[in-house]
Amino acid sequence: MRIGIACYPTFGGSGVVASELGIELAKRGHQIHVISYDLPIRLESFSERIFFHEIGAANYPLFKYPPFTLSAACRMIDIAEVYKLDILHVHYALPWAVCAHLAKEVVLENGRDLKIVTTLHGTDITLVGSEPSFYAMTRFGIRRSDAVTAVSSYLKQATYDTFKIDSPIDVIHNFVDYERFKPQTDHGSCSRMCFAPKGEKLLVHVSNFRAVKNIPDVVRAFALLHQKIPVRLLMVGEGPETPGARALAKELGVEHDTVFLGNQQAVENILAMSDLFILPSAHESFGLSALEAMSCGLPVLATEIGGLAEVVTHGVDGYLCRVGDYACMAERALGLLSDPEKLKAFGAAARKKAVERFSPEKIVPLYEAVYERVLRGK
Ligand code: GMT
Repeated sequence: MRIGIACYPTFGGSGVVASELGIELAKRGHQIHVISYDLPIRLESFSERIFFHEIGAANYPLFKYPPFTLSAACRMIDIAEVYKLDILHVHYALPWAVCAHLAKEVVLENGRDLKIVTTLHGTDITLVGSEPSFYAMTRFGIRRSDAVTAVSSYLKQATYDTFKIDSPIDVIHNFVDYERFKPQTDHGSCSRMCFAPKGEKLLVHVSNFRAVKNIPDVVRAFALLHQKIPVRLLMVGEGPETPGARALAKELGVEHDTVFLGNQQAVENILAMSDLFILPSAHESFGLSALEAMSCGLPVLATEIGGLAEVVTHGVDGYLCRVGDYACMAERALGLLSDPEKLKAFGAAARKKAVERFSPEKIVPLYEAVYERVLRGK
């Protein structure tokens, strides 16, 4: 198939899923056309079946606000016609599903029926899309898609509850490249020595440091844990909450053992040398970063909200605490990090689940089935 993929290119789950999906679909022989305003972060290596098409900014003196949505729709029309796309798969409802609808209408006038698949990722429903000024347009984009997928059962239900729509939604969980995200067998490795020179345990958090990630609770839980055992915190990613996290680490007296690493390409290396992952989010439709950590053999401490319970099994491969209960997270972390056998068993269960339930082999054919279904007109 010839598949267009539109997504945000920045550090964020939807762009990562879109890129990894493009890579996997290309491996299966499909021709992939990625449409975005920058090359997505996970697409930096060359593949002969993946083409990148940049959306340029419309510059005209009249435009105080350049109409990005129209630029994106125009690019979609262009790519759909030149490469004869069968499917346009957009990731994140706004603005992509609406751009895709516009493109579809124009392409239809020229005699082609471009099928639109929209994948809902989370904040496009729970925060941004449900915001009053965007609500009607988000609902319209979803309803006009030929197929809609959501990354968790939780998100599917949230979409029905919020938008009162009756169109079917397929649940297709996120997946992980478990050959890239894999446990590190040699725990005495050079990089681990750098971060834990005195044999400290390593707690790790990866996100885009937005408010929804509840970053202060990472630092608060770590500060409590730090009073009990030798431990260091690795903070991977960058965003609006970074300065506040640095200030809080200082205020709580743990700044020397909190390492801010910023955005990282090879996040799998940092995960693989760590012991435990923490994700205290206030909203999380799935938690791809948690899955990537699990694939590296790390148990996960997360909040019992959204789709996280579809990823983490409480008491088996991690623990779920109430949002805001950082003391619970610290206590669970202490229980795991001070019991090597338990830590190992939870880590092995996490890895097993990632490989068996969330592999590309299991998940990508579900997307292909959706594409085939819409092409058959069902
Ligand atoms: O988490 C973010 O802030 C980024 C966001 C996105 O759409 O870029 O991530 C969402 O999509 C991911 C991939 O499907 C999910 O794993 C995340 O749980 C989801 N984030 C939230 O729901 C907050």
